Amino acid sequence: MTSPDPAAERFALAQTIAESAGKLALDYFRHPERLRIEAKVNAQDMVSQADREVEELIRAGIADRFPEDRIIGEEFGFDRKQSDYTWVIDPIDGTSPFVNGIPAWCVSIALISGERHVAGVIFAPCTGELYAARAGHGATMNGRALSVAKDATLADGLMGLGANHRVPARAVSEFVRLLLEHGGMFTRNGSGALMLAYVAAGRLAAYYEPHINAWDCLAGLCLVREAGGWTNDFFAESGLEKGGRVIAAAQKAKEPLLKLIEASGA
Ligand code: LIP
Repeated sequence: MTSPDPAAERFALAQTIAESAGKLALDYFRHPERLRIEAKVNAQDMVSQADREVEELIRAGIADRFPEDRIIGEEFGFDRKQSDYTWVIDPIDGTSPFVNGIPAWCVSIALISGERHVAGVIFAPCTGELYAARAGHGATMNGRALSVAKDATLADGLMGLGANHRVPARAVSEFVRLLLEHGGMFTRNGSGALMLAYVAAGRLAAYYEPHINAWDCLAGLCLVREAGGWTNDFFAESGLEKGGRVIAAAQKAKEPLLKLIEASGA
């Protein structure tokens, strides 16, 4: 009798929890009159009781099965357990679109071991899309294999761009100017996790954000890598604790993207 694979067990649980969490979040999304919305760092950085209740649901689901695992979450921070496995969770990624009634948000659950990607799960309840990837085992969306857009370039593809008030406006505006001069085009939906999932699904050629938090991007980075894309090493600059730059791209978009980012002064 072979002993169960601990990573496989956690990967399966992450998908189950993501769907349960998404159901709770979707109920709030469909009843915005129930939301009590507060500003965090600034008026663009919002939170509601939906974020907190969904994170509590996710934390309870993890603790019930793996009480020794470490958890890092957007709303309730870091717990300092010593474990091989760390869950990095964003209960509602895309809080701004969520509270504004725009269906561009998701539940993001990443699993890492030290500074190594183990799995990434992103559930978008408004479209019923469950993105899942386990390191070394590929990426899927609703069970169908995913691949990045192998032939898309920065000039003929669409890329995702993250913007927030954690970086000077020029860090974004200069990149936009250079991208448009390059012949490219961008979209921003307010959810870094969802846009990274779209890179893995071949819908976006790339994604760049000058500063993003670990809980927003680690699941998506695992998806992109398992779908054959390239990403920067988010952990290299203490991203787990402090956040950092995120860059993800299909093969033909990578080099032009890195050149534009460097030229933008980021
Ligand atoms: C969001 C990120 C997005 C960033 C937003 C915000 P949240 O996360 O997913 O990439 O541009 O400013 O941080 O706050 O919705 O979980």
